[in-house]
Amino acid sequence: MKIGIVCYPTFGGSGVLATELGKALADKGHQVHFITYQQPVRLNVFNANIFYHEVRVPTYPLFDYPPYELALASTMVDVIINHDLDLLHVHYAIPHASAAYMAKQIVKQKNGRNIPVITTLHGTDITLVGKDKTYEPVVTFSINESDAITAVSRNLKEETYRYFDIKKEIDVIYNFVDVHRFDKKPLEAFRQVIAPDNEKILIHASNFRKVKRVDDVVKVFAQVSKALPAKLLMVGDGPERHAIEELCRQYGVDAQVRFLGKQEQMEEILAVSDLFLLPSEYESFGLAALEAMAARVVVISSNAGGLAEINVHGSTGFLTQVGDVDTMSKYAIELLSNNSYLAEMKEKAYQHACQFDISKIIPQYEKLYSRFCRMETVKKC
Ligand code: GMT
Repeated sequence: MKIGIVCYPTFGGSGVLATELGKALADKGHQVHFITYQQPVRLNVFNANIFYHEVRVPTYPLFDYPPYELALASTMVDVIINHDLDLLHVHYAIPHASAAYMAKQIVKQKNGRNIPVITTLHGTDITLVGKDKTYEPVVTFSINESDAITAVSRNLKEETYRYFDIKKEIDVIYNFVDVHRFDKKPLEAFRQVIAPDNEKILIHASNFRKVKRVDDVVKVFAQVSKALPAKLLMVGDGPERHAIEELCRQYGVDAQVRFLGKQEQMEEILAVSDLFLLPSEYESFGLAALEAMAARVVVISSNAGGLAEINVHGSTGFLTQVGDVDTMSKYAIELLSNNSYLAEMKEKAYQHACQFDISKIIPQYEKLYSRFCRMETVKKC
């Protein structure tokens, strides 16, 4: 099939997922056209089946707000027509679903084709940004106008029905991880640099936004490091980063914490880590936690949103109420003080991550696509 993928090109989970999906589809012989404003960060391979179409937004002195959505819709029209796409798969509703609706109408008028649009909801497009009155009518409309809707967890599906008047069925297709890529042996030299005295290594990775509650990570780490020798790796960057660095100084743990910034080789960093902390206020899924589990890293997370659908309490890690820093710290200390317990849970985390392996999830998307193949473009598929 010829598939158009529209996503954010950044380090965020939705962009990562969409890019990995496109790469996997291309490996399976589909022709994949990425449409976005920058080369996606995980689009770091050459594959003859992958095309990248950059959306350019010309500036003009009149525009205080350059109309990205119009430029995106026009690029979609261009790619659909000139590359004869079979369907468009947009990731993150805002503004991708409404731009896709506009492109669909234009293509219909121009050459009579009804290009199928699949919208995958990722989380904040529903729970944080989408439900805001500023966007809600457009989000509701464009989700309802999609030919198929998927959500990355059962929780996100429920939240979508709760906040929006959605008339259609939402399919749950879980996020995935390439377990093979994350199943890496630790680089001893790297571990030596980070933890020369064999300290336990805790890790957090996010976009450092308020919803991630990164301050709870520091508070948990402060309790852990009083109980045992430990280091904390902070991966990613975002609005809270400076405040969090300051908090580390206030808690007197700054010497044990390393801020690594945005990183592409997460598998190398996770390979030396013992415990991943994700105390978020909300996660529709928590792709970063799944990647950690695939790298045999135990997860302590909040029980918000869809996190309980991937992190199994007492098996792959622990779940607590949002903000319950003391209980998170207690679990972390118990786990990190007992090497055989830690090894056992690491293995369980890995085994559970295998259930979300890319090989199990990609066919679910292909099956979904094939619904539209039969309906509209049977000859081309
Ligand atoms: O976590 C973020 O703020 C980034 C956001 C995104 O859209 O990139 O992540 C969302 O989508 C990911 C991929 O489906 C999920 O794993 C994250 O849980 C979800 N984030 C939230 O729901 C806060």
